[in-house]
Amino acid sequence: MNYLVSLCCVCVTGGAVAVPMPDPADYVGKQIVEIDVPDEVTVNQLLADGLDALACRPSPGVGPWVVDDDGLALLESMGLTASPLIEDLAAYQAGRNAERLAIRGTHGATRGLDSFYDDFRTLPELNSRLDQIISDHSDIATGIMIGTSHEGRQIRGVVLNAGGGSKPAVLFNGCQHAREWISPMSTINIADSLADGYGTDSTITALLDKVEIIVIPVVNPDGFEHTYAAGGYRFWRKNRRDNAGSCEGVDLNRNWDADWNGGESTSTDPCSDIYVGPGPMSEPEVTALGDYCLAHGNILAQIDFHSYSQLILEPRGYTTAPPPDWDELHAVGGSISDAIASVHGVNYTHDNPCNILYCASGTLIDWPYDSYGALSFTIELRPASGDPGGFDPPSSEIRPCAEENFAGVLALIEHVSTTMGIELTAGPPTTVSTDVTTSFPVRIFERSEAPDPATARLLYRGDGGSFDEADLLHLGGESYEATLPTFTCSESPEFYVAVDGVSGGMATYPSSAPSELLIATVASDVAVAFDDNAETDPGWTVSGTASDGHWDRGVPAGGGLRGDPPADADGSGQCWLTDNVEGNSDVDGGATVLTSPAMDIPGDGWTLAYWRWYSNTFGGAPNADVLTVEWSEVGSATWQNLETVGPSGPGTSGGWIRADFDLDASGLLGVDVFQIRVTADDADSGSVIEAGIDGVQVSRIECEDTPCLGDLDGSGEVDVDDILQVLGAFGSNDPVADTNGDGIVDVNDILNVVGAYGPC
Ligand code: 0X9
Ligand code: ZN
Repeated sequence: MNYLVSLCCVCVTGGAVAVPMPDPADYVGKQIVEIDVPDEVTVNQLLADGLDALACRPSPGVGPWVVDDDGLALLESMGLTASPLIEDLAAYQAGRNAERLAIRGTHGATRGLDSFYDDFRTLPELNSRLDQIISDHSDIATGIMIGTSHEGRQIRGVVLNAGGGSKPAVLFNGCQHAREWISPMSTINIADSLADGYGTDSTITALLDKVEIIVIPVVNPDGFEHTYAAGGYRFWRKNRRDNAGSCEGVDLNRNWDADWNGGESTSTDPCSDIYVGPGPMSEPEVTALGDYCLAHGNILAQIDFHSYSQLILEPRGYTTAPPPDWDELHAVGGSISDAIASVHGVNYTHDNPCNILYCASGTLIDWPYDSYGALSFTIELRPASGDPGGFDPPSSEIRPCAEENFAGVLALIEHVSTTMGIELTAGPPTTVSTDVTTSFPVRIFERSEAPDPATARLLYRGDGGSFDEADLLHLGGESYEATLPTFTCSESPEFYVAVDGVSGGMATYPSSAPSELLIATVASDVAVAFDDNAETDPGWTVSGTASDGHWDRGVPAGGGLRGDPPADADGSGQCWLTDNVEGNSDVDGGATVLTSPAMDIPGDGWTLAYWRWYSNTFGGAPNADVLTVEWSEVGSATWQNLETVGPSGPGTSGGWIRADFDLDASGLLGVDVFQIRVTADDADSGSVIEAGIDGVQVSRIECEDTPCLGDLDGSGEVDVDDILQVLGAFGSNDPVADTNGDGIVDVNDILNVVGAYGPC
């Protein structure tokens, strides 16, 4: 117990600076245990008896709880088993303090993700970092103080506005919930990294020239301080309102005037962790932020950062009924998720919280959207749900968490920076033709500026030189059609779509065009060697060790409930999928292997494409198993990997994804007949895995320029020499001069050549 003696003063020194740390003495006799609580009644009984659930919403099932000896006795008397997670919370806290002191550097000398991000920071440290950002970047950064807390603490932030003036704004806030220490760290890094990147990073500079950024790392300073204070509590969630009774605090994230006290994860009991407060927006911390947002008047998007579970939550948070902008909200959530995954491969699922977490009334995910239409999100940061780190992950998680979320933040700012939206509703064409034009649908819509339909245009080139322009055909409303001309086989088509706004703005697709362009391959023909929409079976075989859930062909029957596809991918009806039965079922006890029939690919240049579905995120041991796709030359016993999906990251939480492979680059150069096999392997018994395959196609783009009619001598233009050549062959059956192929060179051939007169 020596640590209690040496650390009972909660200001401990790590180098020269005294650092407050949670006092281990406050946790003596406490432990964190995992309890499997059978039902809602028992949950409420445990809460009423003073046990603290370390879950965002205490609910039946297995979860972590803080208990003391009395609590343990109670559990025993109720016949509940408590498995220890942290047996001695005081010793644990002392250990965490020591660990944190050891890794703390002297921050401030350098910028970016410097040693400040080595460890979780206290309120004074976060505030002095804000000061540092403001003074280091006084050209673009201004400090703000949006109000004070119940206990009189300042709620501080920073505004980044390059060049001043009014701009559309995006707001990022952290730490409505006191114990979620990773939240202010990831939030303040947004200010740090943007301020550092302005003028040094071209993407950030371009974004900050168009958008104002507001960063408020700690909305709940009293609660946050309480997690550090002697006599405080590391796992405190609410603010510190004096409720004039035995329990303090209001859950700020239940106090917003958006379905306030609506009954979704709310309580009117001041002792509850989800106490809604005496009225909507009753809390000074909530009104400070709310009033700031309303007075600003031009906040178009915001993110409220919480922990933990690695989720991106999209409005509305109190109902599954989709709001009018659901498509946009869900698409932006997807872009944020993709951007996050691109940094460290961590998958943040994005959806309505009622589907992936729980519904909640009176939260900050909804108030901005319902009040002024801002695209608003809540992000639950690291670690993953079920991770023992919970609200207290190792300090080494701070940097990767901040880095990946910064990428997500850039995706949101990028979205807002585009005053008009351009979408290619059916995707960009990937091939264009030598003999017919290629049209594709475009959607152009107002975001903060109305587009001028007359300026909607397609810019294209085939030779890397200057762009030619073609007006888009305005079909009415937001619908347009773009048409690419024909190209020759030797050209490399590149193109983009642009539109001007009525107030001087301009939007392009891709947004960074012309630095980034869309490209297409020129084809005169597409040869198809194999095309299977799974409506019939051309000879697939199923094998493997699984005891249940083998590959089967049919219309999906599971209803999409536990990671299985609700429908096939290509719309034909059937697909191949594992364990195609209604209800809760999946691959169990080994691998199921789906092997294709032989596919002929004479010559080279072939592409294999298929739709695949893979989900391993349900069940007690999510993200444990993989899906593999391999190929083999028919007659050979060896299989080579084409792709492995999982165990975590992109493509592991369902959704049909089109995969395509250049077979030459995949090692099939010289192979004439091959087959593939797809293996879904249930290696970890706790995981629920579901897989699907559809629309398998092997094809090759071929290109042969259409001969130029009338250019008999191949000079590249139809001219007098060609007319002379027809006249010279007049009356014969010369196949070159017989332009219409009717067996005789006659006046019709002269007319053909005259009609085509000019360049090819
Ligand atoms: O319960 C909360 O306030 C958030 N989870 S946390 O663990 N950080 O406390 C989630 C709120 C998400 N919003 C809605 N579901 N409306
Ligand atoms: Zn939270």
